[in-house]
Amino acid sequence: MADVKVGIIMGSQSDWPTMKEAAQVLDELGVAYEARIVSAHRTPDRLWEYGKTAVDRGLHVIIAGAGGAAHLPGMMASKTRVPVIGVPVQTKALSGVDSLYSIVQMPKGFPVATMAIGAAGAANAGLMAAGILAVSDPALAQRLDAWRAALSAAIPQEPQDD
Ligand code: RP5
Repeated sequence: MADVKVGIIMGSQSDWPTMKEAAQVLDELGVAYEARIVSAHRTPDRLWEYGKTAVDRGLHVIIAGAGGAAHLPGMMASKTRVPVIGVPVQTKALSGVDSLYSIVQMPKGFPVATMAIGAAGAANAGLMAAGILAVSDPALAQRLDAWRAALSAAIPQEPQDD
């Protein structure tokens, strides 16, 4: 099995369509990851176990997505020193502002790197995780530079009619 350094965790199966954006970016960059459903409220023991073993299992970054009362990223950050990137999942009731506020206002000492609400935030979480790993992985750094250059090159100079 590939050396898995990135964990993607989410509070529910219903978060996967959003969190898949992070997984897709990591696939494109050739970064191995694991994806798990770990709910702060519904499976608290699973959360605790995941956080307790994260360092020993070799995880370098955890991407944690949740919606509503989104306590998963913050609780994971309280349990492990592995950097946690939080993704506020867009909710129907409050459009994800509830998720964002639940994740972003961490107390001093237990940071969560909070991304934008929804799909863009999840994709950026994948890129952020890759950027963290690229600091000590020159081959990944080259792939990430190429990915970024390709995105820039795909942006037209002039707007087109539909
Ligand atoms: C949160 O509640 C999850 O992260 C999800 O975003 C939200 C709704 O979960 P489901 O009711 O769809 O399982 O814990």
